[in-house]
Order: sequence, then C-alpha cells, then structure tokens
Amino acid sequence: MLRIAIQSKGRLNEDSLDLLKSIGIELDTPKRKLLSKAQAFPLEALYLRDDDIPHVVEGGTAALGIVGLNEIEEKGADVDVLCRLGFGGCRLSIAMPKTEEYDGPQCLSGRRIATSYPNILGRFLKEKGVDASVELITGSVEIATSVGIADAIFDIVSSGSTLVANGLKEVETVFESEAVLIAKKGLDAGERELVDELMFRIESETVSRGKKYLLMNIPNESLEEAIRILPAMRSPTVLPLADSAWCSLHSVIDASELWDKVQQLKAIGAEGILVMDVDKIIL
Ligand code: PRT
Ligand code: ZN
Repeated sequence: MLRIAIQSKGRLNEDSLDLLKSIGIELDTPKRKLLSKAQAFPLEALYLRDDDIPHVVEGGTAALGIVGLNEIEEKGADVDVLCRLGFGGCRLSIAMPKTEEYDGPQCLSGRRIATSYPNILGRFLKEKGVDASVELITGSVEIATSVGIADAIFDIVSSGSTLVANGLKEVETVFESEAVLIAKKGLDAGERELVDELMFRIESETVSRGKKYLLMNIPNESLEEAIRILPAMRSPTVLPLADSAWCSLHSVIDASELWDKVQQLKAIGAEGILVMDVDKIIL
C-alpha cells in the first residue's frame, strides 16, 4: 500500500484529487478524514497542511506527496521531485509600492522585506550581495508595506491582482513554482513498482492536457505543405479517400496553436476540419 500526502484544503486540494481521478484513482470521500483509501489501486491519501507535506515525505510517513515546489525549496526537504504536475502554477516575487523607483536588487540594501519564505529570499539576497533585513510574517504579507512593517514584500504571485489591489508592483521574479509529485528517498522495490505505474499514468494525462485531435480532408497536391504545418508526435496519419484526388489527414496539436494552424490549413485547401479533445496519450 502506497501512502500519498495531499493538501487537506486550499488551492492544491481539488486539483490533486482531480489528477488522481483522471488516472483512474478515486478516493473515498475525504471530508473530515485524515486518511482515505483509493478504489482499484493500492493507495491511501493522507490529508495535511501543505507546510507539513515535505517533512512527512522526507521522514517516510508518506511515500509520496503532492505539494508546491516552493514549499520543497523553502523547507530544503531531502526528497525526490518526480514530476511537475501542470497545476498550482505561481511565482515568488519581490514587490514594492508602485510609487517607488526600482533599478535592480542593489536598491533593496538596508531595506526591510516581509515574507513567509525567508530561506528562498535569503538565498536570493546573498547571491546578489544585497544586505537587506528579512521580516518573517506568516499571513497577509501583501499589507506589510502599507502598515509600515516593511519597505517591500516577497510573496507568491499568480495573476498579480493581489499586488495591484494593494498598490504594489512586481519588481523581481525569484522562483517559478507549480505543484509537483515528490517521493521519499529509498523507495523499496514494491513501492517503486507502484510509483512507476502512477508516473506512467500521470505522464499520459499531463501529455494529453491542452491537446487537440485534428482531422481534415486535404487535396493531394497540398499534402506535403499540410504535413509541414502539422508536425505531429511522429508524423501525421494520412488515409486515402474514395475520391483519389483527396486524402484524410489526422494529427495532434497544442490547443494554443489551433486557430493559427486552422487558418494555414484552410489557405491550402483543407476542408471538413474536425477538432476533438484528447483524453489520454499513451506514449
Ligand atoms: O492550509 P495550508 O497551509 O495547507 O494552505 P496555505 O494557505 O499555506 O496555501 P494555499 O492553499 O494558499 O496554497 C498552496 C500552494 O498553492 C502554494 O504553496 C503554491 O504552491 C500554490 N499557489 C498557486 C498559490 C497561488 N497560486 C496563489 N496565488 N498559493 C498562494 N497564492 C496566494 C498568494 O499568497 C497571494 O496572497 O494568492 C495571492 C496572489 O494571487 P494573485 O492571483 O492575486 O497574484
Ligand atoms: Zn500552508
């Protein structure tokens, strides 16, 4: 039985459970429970505050964990980061009141910076040779400058709207983060086998995220150009049509480039373009 530590509530809880569900692992209703078992896979979830997950995995109470990379970096936990999970994306940045001038890290010398991430900030300041004072606060960091606790803050930024709402501007991005799957060091052979199966499923899931399956009819004389437009995983699938002057072309592309590709394909004569969601890509 593998045990995985998951955030009990907060930003990563729902996405962590959704990820497990998408790879065929559904957990018994986790409400008010510390532990819950999965159906159809030898796994149980341990629900914790995100701050506790790195050490619980490091100490082996849970073999696996899902947590922000920012927490691993801050705690300096000795765990293996197995893969990035494509959610919980954010950055740790320094921000200052928008009325202040900023012309590089040196202008932070002698200033007070409020944060809940003193280790990551301390390393950044040391690397830049900046002698600033780090003020540790554990919540509402964004109000630290307006109440006079600090001259700048170092905090998590996602859309940036919290900074704007507090009259702050982002001046330095120090660390890029997202949710990651972590494992304790020294998994035994049985655990390794289960972790490999999980990783295989997660990879199929994350690779397919944001992908579209595209199929269309294309005149034979435009086929070469269409293949250039659609590189595909190995090479696009080409099938004959009843009308021998045409063929059917199938490919998988990133959703972000869909409309650009469709425009190019229409320009070279593609017709009957169908676009479908991709559920899984098994590599
Ligand atoms: O209760 P527990 O200790 O488990 O949770 P928590 O309150 O400490 O953490 P939580 O749930 O807020 O965040 C968990 C993890 O989500 C973080 O460690 C990050 O890895 C990730 N994450 C992603 C974020 C954000 N985006 C985020 N926007 N964590 C926090 N924020 C906060 C940030 O602190 C700031 O107050 O959102 C605000 C900024 O958001 P924007 O969109 O206005 O820029
Ligand atoms: Zn926390």
